[in-house]
Amino acid sequence: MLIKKSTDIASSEITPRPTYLRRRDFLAALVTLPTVSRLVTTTDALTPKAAITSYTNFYEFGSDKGDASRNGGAFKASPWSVTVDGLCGKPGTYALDDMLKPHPLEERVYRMRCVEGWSMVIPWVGFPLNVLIKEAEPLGKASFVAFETILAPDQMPNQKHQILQWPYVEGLRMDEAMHPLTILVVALYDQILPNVDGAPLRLAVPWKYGFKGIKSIVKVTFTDFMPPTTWNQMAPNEYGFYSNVNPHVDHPRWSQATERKIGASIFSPKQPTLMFNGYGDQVASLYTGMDLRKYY
Ligand SMILES: Nc1nc2c(c(=O)[nH]1)N[C@H]1C(S)=C(S)[C@@H](COP(=O)(O)O)O[C@H]1N2
Ligand SMILES: [Mo]
Repeated sequence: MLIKKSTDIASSEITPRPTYLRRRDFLAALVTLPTVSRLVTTTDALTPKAAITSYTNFYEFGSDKGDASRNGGAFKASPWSVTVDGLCGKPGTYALDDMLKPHPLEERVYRMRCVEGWSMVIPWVGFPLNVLIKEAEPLGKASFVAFETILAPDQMPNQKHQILQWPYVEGLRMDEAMHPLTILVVALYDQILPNVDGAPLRLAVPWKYGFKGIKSIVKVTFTDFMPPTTWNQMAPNEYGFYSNVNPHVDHPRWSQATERKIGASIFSPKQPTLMFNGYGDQVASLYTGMDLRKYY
């Protein structure tokens, strides 16, 4: 795996950004925001934007891959606020614009792997979750971070049906949440995060199956217990809390050994799935001594 860090771009190439960051319409300004730094973690070709913004799982809008792009257009992702609470020194509810102000954005080209056997390579734009965590000053006993998607049945038609337990919830162990690869995303390619991909704020954890990447986040809670997660509640024998990409542990109903690249030719062969989705060098040490068959 190739890690190319271009924080060594000549500083003269970087337009000063504070003016953008203080603007109330920060997100609107993103389109013209220069890339502050770029972390490319794969040599694989980018998935076309059209595929990323049409083929997706967002059950609040329907269980078909095209439902979110069909039904998500009118969703109101602005104004938006996020509540940070639980075991931390600085709980509060923050307007998203204010929350983003002090954070330089980074482009992160990540491989993403859905538990259903498809994958994409996505140029996310966001900032490390650990930036937000540090600002919240979690207490020593906070060992997990829980996330919650907005509950808005008037805007999200499937929340009127008990297909899943709403709101969608997810969680990470504190060390996973603090890991520099774990990011909060506000844009992709050169545009503000589209509704279908979890506007205006979603998580991306590239060594885990896609469902850990909770969309349209309204709440971040520090806990001293392993928080419930939507897919684990739904089918505990199929989806565990950790959900690390692992070609050696099959889903009870199908193999996880290979994946199909969305956006590639339908004739291209499936490719082998990599342990931790190829991020093992960076994250394997988080799981030293754990039986990953038991803690799937
Ligand atoms: N709130 C919410 N977040 C969600 C989902 C969802 O149904 N609801 N689906 C998950 C699944 S299964 C996947 S694969 C990714 C897909 O989104 P992406 O293609 O934008 O990464 O979103 C995840 N986040
Ligand atoms: Mo998924």
